[in-house]
Amino acid sequence: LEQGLRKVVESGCAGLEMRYQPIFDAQRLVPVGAEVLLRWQDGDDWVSPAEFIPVAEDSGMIVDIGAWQLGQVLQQLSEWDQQGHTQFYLSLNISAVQLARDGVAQRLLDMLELHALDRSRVVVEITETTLMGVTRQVEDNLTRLESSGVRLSIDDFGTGYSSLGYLRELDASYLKIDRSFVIGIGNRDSDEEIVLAMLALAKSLNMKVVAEGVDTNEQLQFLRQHGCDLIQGFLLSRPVTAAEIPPLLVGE
Ligand code: G
Ligand code: G
Ligand code: MN
Ligand code: NA
Repeated sequence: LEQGLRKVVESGCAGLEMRYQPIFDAQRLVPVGAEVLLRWQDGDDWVSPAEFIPVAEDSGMIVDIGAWQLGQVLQQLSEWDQQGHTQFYLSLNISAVQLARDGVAQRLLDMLELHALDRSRVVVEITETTLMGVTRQVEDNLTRLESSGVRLSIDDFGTGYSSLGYLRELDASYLKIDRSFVIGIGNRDSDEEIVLAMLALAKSLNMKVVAEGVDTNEQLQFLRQHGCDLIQGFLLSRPVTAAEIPPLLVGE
């Protein structure tokens, strides 16, 4: 896997593609943004990011992949912007390995400026795991982003170990409830109580909540009723290609 991935990176990331999973306003049920998800087509096979992202991280290749990806998605966002979708945002997964590099935040800010895109058009998703081993460099990058108007989102919330202290330090704008809790809505009281507690916590910290992996109408109704702000999941949309995004934004 690592050798194959190295060839991909050396060839300018041929074989890597982006998918975009729309994130919907919970009340209006229209897409307001999308999470960028990487896909790798290796010959005839699609390799799952759950497999190749850890390899890319451990080998450091995620740095080159991330730099390539940033160029691609900002170009894409700029095209949508020119088509009149001037509020639509992209939510990018950035791993600890990337954030541990000097100047990552500045590069993102420079690229936004190059494309004349407002800083509010990009959200950076970080996992609790990223935050656990936080170094000075990671912290500098995150502070730089946040103080410049690029919003931060805590991904997979509830599955890590350290969350609460960082919630206080970070000033993130979004909290993403991990799919494993959303799955329990409608069939596990404890999961419902945890989701309600997360919604209350986020509200008291002035954060918006994104529920991930919303698969059923029952989950959607529960989340809407209890004030969840944003919805992501197969019920409303799977990850789609870039070409499929504009038609979804018609009633935006
Ligand atoms: O899309 P899917 O659920 O298969 O993704 C699996 C995992 O890979 C998720 O945890 C997701 O955060 C991660 N992932 C997907 N795309 C990217 C990416 O572009 N960069 C990084 N760092 N992680 C990604
Ligand atoms: O870890 P992260 O949240 O970045 O990963 C998001 C992943 O979750 C994506 O790979 C996406 O394909 C997947 N996903 C998103 N919505 C759903 C859903 O409704 N059901 C399932 N099974 N997976 C989902
Ligand atoms: Mn994510
Ligand atoms: Na997640």
